[in-house]
Amino acid sequence: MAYELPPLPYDYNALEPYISAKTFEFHHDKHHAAYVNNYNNMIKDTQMADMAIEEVIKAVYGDSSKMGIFNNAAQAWNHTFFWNCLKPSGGGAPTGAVAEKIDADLGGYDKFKEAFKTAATTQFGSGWAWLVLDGGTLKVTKTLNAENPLHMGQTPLLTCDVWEHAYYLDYQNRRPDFVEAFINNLINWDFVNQQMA
Ligand code: MN3
Repeated sequence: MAYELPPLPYDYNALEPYISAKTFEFHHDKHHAAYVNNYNNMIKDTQMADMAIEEVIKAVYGDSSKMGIFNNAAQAWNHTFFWNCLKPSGGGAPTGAVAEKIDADLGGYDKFKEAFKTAATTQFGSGWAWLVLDGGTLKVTKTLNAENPLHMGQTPLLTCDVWEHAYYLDYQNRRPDFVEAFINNLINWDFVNQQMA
C-alpha cells in the first residue's frame, strides 16, 4: 500500500529548545518525505503495493536485491514512529505499565536511562536506539542505519533517531546532549504505554 507521510503530531516549534523548527523542516519535510516517496515509487506496480509497510519490511529484509526497498520502507516507518515518541514537556520517569515493567526487567528508571544513553551514544555511525519487548521482556537495543525491531520479531516501544541529521543543526557533533534532552525532556511515555497494551 502506498505509504502516506503523516503530518507531525505537534507544531514545528513545539519541541524547542530541544529540537528546533528548522530541524523538523529538514528532518520531516525533506528526509522523511524522501524515504516515503522513494518507497512508494519502488513498490508501485509490484505485489508489495498490496502489502502493509510492516509486512514489506519483514518480507524483504536480508534480500540483497531489495535492499533499497528495505531501507526506504524501514526509514519511512521508523520516522513516523519516532515523531510519536516525542512530545512537548515529555521525558523524565514514566508512569503506568511501562514504569512497572522497567522496574521489573531493567532494574529501574535510572538503569534504563543509563542503558538507553549508552545504546544511543555508542551506535557507531547512523542508526537508532530502541526500547523493545522481546519475548515479553523489555530490552534496550540499537540498530544500524534503517534496521528496526520489526524484522527481529520484537515489539518496538520507543526509539531515538541518532542519525546526524536528527541533531546536527541543534547540537552539531554533541550527540550525547541530544540524547540527554530526548530522555529528560521529550519522551512521550503515554505513547510507549499505548504500544505496551
Ligand atoms: Mn532521521
